[in-house]
Amino acid sequence: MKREEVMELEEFCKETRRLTVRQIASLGLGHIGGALSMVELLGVLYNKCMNIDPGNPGMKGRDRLVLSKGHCGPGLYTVLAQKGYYPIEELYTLNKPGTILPSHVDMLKTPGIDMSTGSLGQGLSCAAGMAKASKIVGDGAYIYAIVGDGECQEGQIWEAAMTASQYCLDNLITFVDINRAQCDGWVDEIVNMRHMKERWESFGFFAQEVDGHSVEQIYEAIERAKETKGIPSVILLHTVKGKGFNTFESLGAKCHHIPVTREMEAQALAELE
Ligand SMILES: Cc1ncc(C[n+]2csc(CCOP(=O)(O)OP(=O)(O)O)c2C)c(N)n1
Ligand SMILES: [Mg+2]
Repeated sequence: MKREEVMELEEFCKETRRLTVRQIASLGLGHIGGALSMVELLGVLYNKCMNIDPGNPGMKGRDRLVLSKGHCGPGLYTVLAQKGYYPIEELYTLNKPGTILPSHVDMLKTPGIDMSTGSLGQGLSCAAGMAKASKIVGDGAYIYAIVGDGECQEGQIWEAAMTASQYCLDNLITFVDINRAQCDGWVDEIVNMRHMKERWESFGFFAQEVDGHSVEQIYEAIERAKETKGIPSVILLHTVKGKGFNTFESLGAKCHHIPVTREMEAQALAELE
C-alpha cells in the first residue's frame, strides 16, 4: 500500500473514532471499548476491500459483513455513515425511539447491515451460510465476519468453523478482535483463549496474526487470505479495547459498556487534536 493511501486510511480512522465517541456520548452510554478496537479493520474493509455500493445497499452479488459481536454496532454505524449509507446526523439518534440505529445491529432497520446479531456466537454460522449460498449461486462475493475474543468461548463459533472447513468456504474471511477483554474482565482469567492460531488451524483454517491497529498489516493479510484457495481464512487482530483515547484505554478490562458523559467526550476528543 502506498504511503499516501496509508495516511488517508489513518485519517479516516481518526474521524471514525471522533464520530463514534460523539455518537455514544449523545446517548450517554454504550459499548465503546469493542467499537474502538475494530476501527482500523472497518476502515480497511470499507475503503479498500469490499465490493459494495452505498447508493444501492441491496446490490446483487455484493460482499457482506456480519458483525457477530453485534453489541459493537456503533463502530460500524459510524463507518456506514462516513461511506454515505445515511447522513452523519443519524448517528446522534443512536438507540433512541424511532432510530434506524439500535444498540445491536439489525438488518431490518439499517441500510448496509446484512445480518442482525447481538446474541453472541451466532453470527459466524450466518456468515458461513451466506458464504455457502454465494458459492451455490456463483456470484463471487466475499463474506467477512467479525467475532470477539470473548465470543470465541461460545461453542457455536466452533460449530460454524467446522462447517466452513467442511464446505471449503474460501470466500469466508473471519476476523477475531483480540482485545483481551470481555464483559466482566480479562478473557484469560475467565476462560482463556490462548493458542488461538493453533485452535483455528486445527479446525482447518488458514490463520494469520496481525497488529489490529495497522491498516497495512490488515490489508496485506486480507489479500493473502483471498489468494488462499480451498480453505476458509481467519485473521487474528491484536488490538486494544478503547483504542485511541487514554480516557478509555486506561480503563483496561472495564472498558466495555460504560457511561460516556459530555465531560468524557470533551476530554477524549481533546486527545485527538
Ligand atoms: C449469548 C450472549 N451471552 C451474553 C451476552 C452479553 N454480552 C454482551 S458483550 C459481551 C462480552 C463480549 O466480549 P467480546 O466477544 O470479547 O467482545 P468485545 O471485547 O469486542 O466487546 C457479553 C458477554 C450476549 N450479547 N450474548
Ligand atoms: Mg474482547
